Amino acid sequence: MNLLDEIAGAKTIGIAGHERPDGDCIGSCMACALYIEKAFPDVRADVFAQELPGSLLKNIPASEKIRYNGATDIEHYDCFIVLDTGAGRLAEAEKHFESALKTINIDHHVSNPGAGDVNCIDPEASSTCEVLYRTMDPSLIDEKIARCLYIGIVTDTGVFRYNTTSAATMELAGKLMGYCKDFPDIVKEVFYAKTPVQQKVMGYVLYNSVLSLEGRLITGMITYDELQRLHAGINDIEGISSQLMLTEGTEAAVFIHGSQNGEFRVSMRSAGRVDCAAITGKLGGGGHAGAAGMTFTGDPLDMIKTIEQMVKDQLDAV
Ligand SMILES: [Mn+2]
Repeated sequence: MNLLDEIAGAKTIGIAGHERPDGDCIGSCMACALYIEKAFPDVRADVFAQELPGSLLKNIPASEKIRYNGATDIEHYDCFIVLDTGAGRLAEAEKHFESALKTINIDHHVSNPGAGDVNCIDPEASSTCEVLYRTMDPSLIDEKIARCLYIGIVTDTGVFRYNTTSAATMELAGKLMGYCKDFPDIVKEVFYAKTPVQQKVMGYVLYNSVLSLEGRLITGMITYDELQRLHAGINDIEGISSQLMLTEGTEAAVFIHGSQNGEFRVSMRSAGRVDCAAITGKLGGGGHAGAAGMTFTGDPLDMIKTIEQMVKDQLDAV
């Protein structure tokens, strides 16, 4: 697909990604808008999104352009471009997508059958930003567009760690780095940076973590009272189970945290031999083999023993 050919003649273009935007979602949306306005300065490209995490708001170029709550004075966009999702998850922008004269869908989710009149979906691609780049004329890319695309790729590849990272991904990232010298800072601020509170919660859980099954299972826990004492909220526990899973020799990691209503939430990770979803599924939760979760009420120490036995049974059976 050549994006400029597809939007030729359109004077108003709406752009949106999925609800609760991440770096690939807002990165691809803003890269798309900046690119279109660079190619066609008389075209208006509106980006719709829900509220962004502070790290993205700070690092995404032209983030002051973002329209919240679907706000616009345009009734029917000539063209509407959906990125990093299909239809149904566009939040307040859904109505603008539905009323547009032409729709385009660019994505990398295997579950997306294509929601647009024209679709460009590559499930093999690392990110929507990588798919979007292939629809662009490289001579129009500038520093701002490159930053947007790089943020999307960094986010969706877990900084080039996940197996969706291909040679083409690295080549593209290399090209984008040529536009700007502060790419290490983007990686740090968008992906790794944590607030002091988040660091304290992480430190607390790691320090108090317990190894069992000869070091093959690691368990970390924090109660709701302890979260309150650290002034931490639900947004301050991201990435803890993944961090536990980095412990050498472990086959599985379990992170449990308390919540306001007295329930406990379990987040589980596996290095490959343990099927997390098989365990959480039996306990009322769901997820994938490598990452799964569930909630429960009752004694967390009893639940840890139950999960420990199920992990042991799986490992013994292999
Ligand atoms: Mn994505």
